[in-house]
Amino acid sequence: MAETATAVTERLSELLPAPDTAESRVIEAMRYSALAGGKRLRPFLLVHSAALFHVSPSAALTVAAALEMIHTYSLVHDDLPAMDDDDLRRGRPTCHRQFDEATAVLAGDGLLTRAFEVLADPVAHADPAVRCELVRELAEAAGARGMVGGQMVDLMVERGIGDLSMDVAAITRMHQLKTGRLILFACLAGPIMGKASAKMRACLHAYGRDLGLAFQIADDVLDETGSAQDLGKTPGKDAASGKTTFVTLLGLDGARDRARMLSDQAVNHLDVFGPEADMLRAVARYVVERDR
Ligand code: GRG
Repeated sequence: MAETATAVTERLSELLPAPDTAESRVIEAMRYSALAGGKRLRPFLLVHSAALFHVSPSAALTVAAALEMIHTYSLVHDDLPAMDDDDLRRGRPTCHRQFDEATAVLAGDGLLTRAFEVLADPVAHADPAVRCELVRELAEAAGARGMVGGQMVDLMVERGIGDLSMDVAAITRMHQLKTGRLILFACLAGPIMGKASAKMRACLHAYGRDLGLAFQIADDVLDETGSAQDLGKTPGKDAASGKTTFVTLLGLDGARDRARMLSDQAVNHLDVFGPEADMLRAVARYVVERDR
């Protein structure tokens, strides 16, 4: 993961050059958040699922960087006072604390739009039909039928808008949209770029779906146990807020069991692949055993 993280950070730096112009402040803010680190889980999934289909590693890294721009924008906006109002992210002051609120809104907007500009460029893929499919898939994953929609439901629940009640099915759907859809895109971009068969795509789809949910449940467990070592998080914030999480619904052991079960299930979907999918098998275990 460290190797992919370094490579994607370098690619992000190349794709977000800092100009010496009046508007450079917004690009500085985009670079501040995008180059700050993080686990780079989504790029790892994308690069390794693309490798299964012999996609050019450089093209996969470019698409992974575009996806990480979207992920970073979502974190920058999620941290704003109007949303989660967080002071720390990835061990550093959040974008709006380091710069200011308006700049953080613009930095998120800049990252969101730059991601699609990158995907539409021939460096992402030589075939325009593939580029078009990547753009469409990522737009759906990130938009109101995906991450943005999940964030809306999360905010409605937190603020008592619409009187939504959260049982396991409802919280599962919310997280499948909010965090699951970008993780799913990470697993589908490789087969799209490699023009894989419908059967292979379906296997990675099922893997990505189960892995995304396992990741979120593990996140709830980490928040509850306060063992998140990433200084960028505020451990226990969700647990302390009285928010419904997988842990409040299933209990700590129940949530841990559910995450492990989903991770095993994700690995089972990779049975059609040989040892070349071992990195994806290993990351499924990491997702539920990580400490940050
Ligand atoms: C503002 C449109 C909009 C969406 C925000 C994903 C999201 C939607 C907000 C993040 C809230 C959050 C902290 C959710 C918990 C799970 C999660 C996505 C954590 C952050 O992802 P990691 O752990 O972060 O992959 P790093 O820093 O490692 O990239």
